[in-house]
Amino acid sequence: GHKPLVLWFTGLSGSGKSTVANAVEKVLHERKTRTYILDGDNVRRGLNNDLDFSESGRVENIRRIGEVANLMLDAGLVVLTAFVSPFKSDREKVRQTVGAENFVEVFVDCPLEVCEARDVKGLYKKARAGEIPDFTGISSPFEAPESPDIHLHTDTEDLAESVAKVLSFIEKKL
Ligand code: GGZ
Repeated sequence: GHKPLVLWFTGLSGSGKSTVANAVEKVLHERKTRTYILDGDNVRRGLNNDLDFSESGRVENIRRIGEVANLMLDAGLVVLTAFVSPFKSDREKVRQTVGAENFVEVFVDCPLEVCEARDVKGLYKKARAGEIPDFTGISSPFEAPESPDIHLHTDTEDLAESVAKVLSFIEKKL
């Protein structure tokens, strides 16, 4: 058995949140840990498809995700969330919602220039062209965590290193 936990990944678009979350999940599955990943693909397309990327849309996005993560915590899962979650106050509210002892903040730190150079989905180019309003890092703020539980540097660490950092932190908690 293992303790339930919320692993909250926060960072810019293209910083590697989903990549690291998926790689961590793979290892947890090998250890028979029950997990669920919440990300833009399964939340913004469904439950939150009424929300935009304005400040109020993001606040409500994160609030609902925090509540869903809390339900999953009740079900005994290790929940991994991969959302930009740019506002410090929203992340702090989630920490309160799920209980500080169950909440692990993972800062997926990658310089804007690197995320923009990768531009995996071409969104930065569109944002620079003014085709996407309120784009995080370009025309909307990202409030970096000041004291994250885990601080990843995905521009200088490889995936295996990032995964190892997450696992070594949560091993004490699981
Ligand atoms: C930021 C946006 C935006 C704007 C669409 N700003 O790299 P992606 O594509 O797959 O991840 C980004 C995702 C961000 O959604 P979140 O739910 O994580 O954001 S938040 O936590 O702030 O509510 C990006 C895409 O959606 N995307 N428009 N304007 N990212």
